[in-house]
Amino acid sequence: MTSERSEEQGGTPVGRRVFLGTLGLGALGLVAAPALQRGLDGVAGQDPTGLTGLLPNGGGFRYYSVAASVPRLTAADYHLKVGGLVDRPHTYTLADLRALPQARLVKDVQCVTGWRVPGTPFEGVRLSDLLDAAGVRPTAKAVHFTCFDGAYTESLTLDQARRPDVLVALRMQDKDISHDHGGPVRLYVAPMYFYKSAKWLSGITVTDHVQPGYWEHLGYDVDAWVGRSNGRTDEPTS
Ligand SMILES: Nc1nc2c(c(=O)[nH]1)N[C@H]1C(S)=C(S)[C@@H](COP(=O)(O)O)O[C@H]1N2
Ligand SMILES: [Mo]
Repeated sequence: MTSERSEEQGGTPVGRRVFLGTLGLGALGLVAAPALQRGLDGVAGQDPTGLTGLLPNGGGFRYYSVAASVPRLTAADYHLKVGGLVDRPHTYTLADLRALPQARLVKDVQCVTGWRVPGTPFEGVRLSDLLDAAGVRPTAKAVHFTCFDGAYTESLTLDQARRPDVLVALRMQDKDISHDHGGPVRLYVAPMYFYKSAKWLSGITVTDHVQPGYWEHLGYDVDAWVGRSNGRTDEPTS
């Protein structure tokens, strides 16, 4: 884990502008990654995205943040706002979320760049429970996620968001989610590449269309099913 931290330390000076320029080289994915990597090495030699994370890393997590710094929020100052096309918008505290029924999933975490952490426990509130509590309006089609890093966004279709394996996660690896892993609350979209699992979750907005998230603007699939989208073509082994 210690060496992974270095990705955070030096990673953020590489701006989106660099990426947008480099993306002209072709579709984003493993094929384009070496070109992207060369471009990045030329600028800062660091990668805020995971795009250079192509080497196996011994089964550990890597730290990613597209934001240079992220405020540390605790139970006292964390809030999750649920709104948009709903009848009952609501803002949850961490205590509110902890008081709701918790679901537990133990699945593999798979980053689009190739690293994987098998059998990782996540616990939290099913997103479908929060959507039901909010009363999704008939015109709604999708859900948009925002983060208190002020930068990252994600989206799911309403059908995807209602899956039982999509959590507003409070715990990971049987511990409260640490700041680095997106705590106190992150999204966990088990069947999709880990970029869908927005860290530092602060907003859930029900919308009438899918608004592509941060990486999706840069070429990644919105429907990020592991093994069935543009990250990889091979299915993980469990
Ligand atoms: N807010 C936010 N969420 C994010 C990211 C990010 O940069 N910012 N990176 C995504 C990517 S690409 C991955 S692989 C995982 C990394 O999670 P970890 O830092 O807990 O390993 O978070 C995802 N969620
Ligand atoms: Mo990732």
